[in-house]
Amino acid sequence: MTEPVNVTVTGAAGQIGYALLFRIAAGEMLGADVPVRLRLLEIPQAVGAAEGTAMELDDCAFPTLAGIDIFDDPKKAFDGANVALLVGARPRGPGMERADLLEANGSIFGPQGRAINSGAADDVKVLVVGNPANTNALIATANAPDVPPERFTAMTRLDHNRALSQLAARADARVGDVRRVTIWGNHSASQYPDIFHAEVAGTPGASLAEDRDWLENDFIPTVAKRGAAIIEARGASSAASAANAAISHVRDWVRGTPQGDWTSAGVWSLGEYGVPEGIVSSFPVTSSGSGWEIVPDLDIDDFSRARIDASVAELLEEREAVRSLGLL
Ligand code: NAX
Repeated sequence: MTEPVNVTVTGAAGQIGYALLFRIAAGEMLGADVPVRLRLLEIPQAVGAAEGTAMELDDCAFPTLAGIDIFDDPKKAFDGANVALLVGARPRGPGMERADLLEANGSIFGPQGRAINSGAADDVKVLVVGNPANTNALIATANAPDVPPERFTAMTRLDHNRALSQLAARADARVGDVRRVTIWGNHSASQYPDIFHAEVAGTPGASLAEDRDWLENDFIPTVAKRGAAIIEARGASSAASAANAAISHVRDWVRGTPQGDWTSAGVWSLGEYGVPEGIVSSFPVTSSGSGWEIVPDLDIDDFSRARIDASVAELLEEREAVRSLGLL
C-alpha cells in the first residue's frame, strides 16, 4: 500500500472541523485510493472534544484512514505535513477592534507558519480557511521563509460555489452547466464575483451581465453577503458548505481542475492583473496537479476593474495593519 499522506487540520473540534474530517478520512479529498494520516491541532481546552471526534472517526472504519494523532502544539502537529488545513482562528468578540482581531490571529498564524517552515514535508500545501483568511495566509507565509509562497493559499472556493449556484438559478440551468466564474480579491464583503467570462449552458455570462440592475443589486451582494445570510437563517455560520469548499480546493489543487474550466483561490500575487505583488488575493486559477496557475489574458472592463481594485485596496490596508503590528 502507498505511504499515507499526512493531513494536518487545525480547529479540528470546531464546526467546520466536524464537517471536514469525515470526508477527508473517507478519501473524498485526496482520492479513494490514497491513505491519509490525520494530525489534528486544537487549543488545550478543546483537545477532549477533538478526541471525541477521533473516536467517531475510528468508528467509521474508513479503509483510507491510516491513523489519527491529536496535538495542542503546532510544532508537533505540522511535523511531516503534506497538506495543512488551517481552519482554527480567533473570531471577532464583542467590542473587539479590527486591530485586536488581526493581532489575535497573528499570534495564531505566525507560530503556525514557523512550525510549517521548520517541520512540514517539502511538498506541503497549505489552505487557510480561518478568517481573515487572506491576511492570515499572508502572516503564515511571512513566517515560513523556506516554503515557496505559492504553497500558501486562502479559501475563496465557498464564494466561488455560491456564485455558481446563484448564476445557475438565475439562468434556470444546472450548476454543472456553469463554467468560468471568478472571485477576485478578498474573502470578505468586498470580494468581486465576476461573470463576464462565464458561460451558462452555452450562454455567455456577459449577456446575463447586461441586466446591470440584477448584477449590481442582486447577484454581487447576494454572493458577497451570503455568509451573513446563513448566520441569520441558521443561527450559526456556514460549516458543511465551508468544509465542502475546502475539500474541493485541495482536491483540485492536487488532482487538477477540469479541462475548459477554472476555479477561484486566494493565491500569492506576483502582480498579475494589476494586483500588487506580495498579497494573497483571489484569482481565476487552474491546476494540472502540480500547483495553481493564474488564468492569463482575460479582458477586464472598467466595471470589473473598479471592483477588483476596491477589494485589493482592502487587502493592502490589512497588510499595512498587520505590518504595523510587527506581524510580517
Ligand atoms: P468554530 O469556532 O466552530 O471552531 C474553531 C475551532 O478552532 C475551535 O474548536 C477552536 O478551539 C479552534 N482554535 C482556535 N484557536 C486555535 C489554535 N490556535 N490552534 C488550533 N485550533 C484553534 O469555528 P468554525 O465555524 O469551524 O470556523 C472556523 C473558521 O473558518 C472561522 O475563522 C470562520 O470565520 C472561518 N470561515 C471561513 C470561510 C471561508 O470561506 N474562508 C467560510 C466559513 C467560515 O466562516
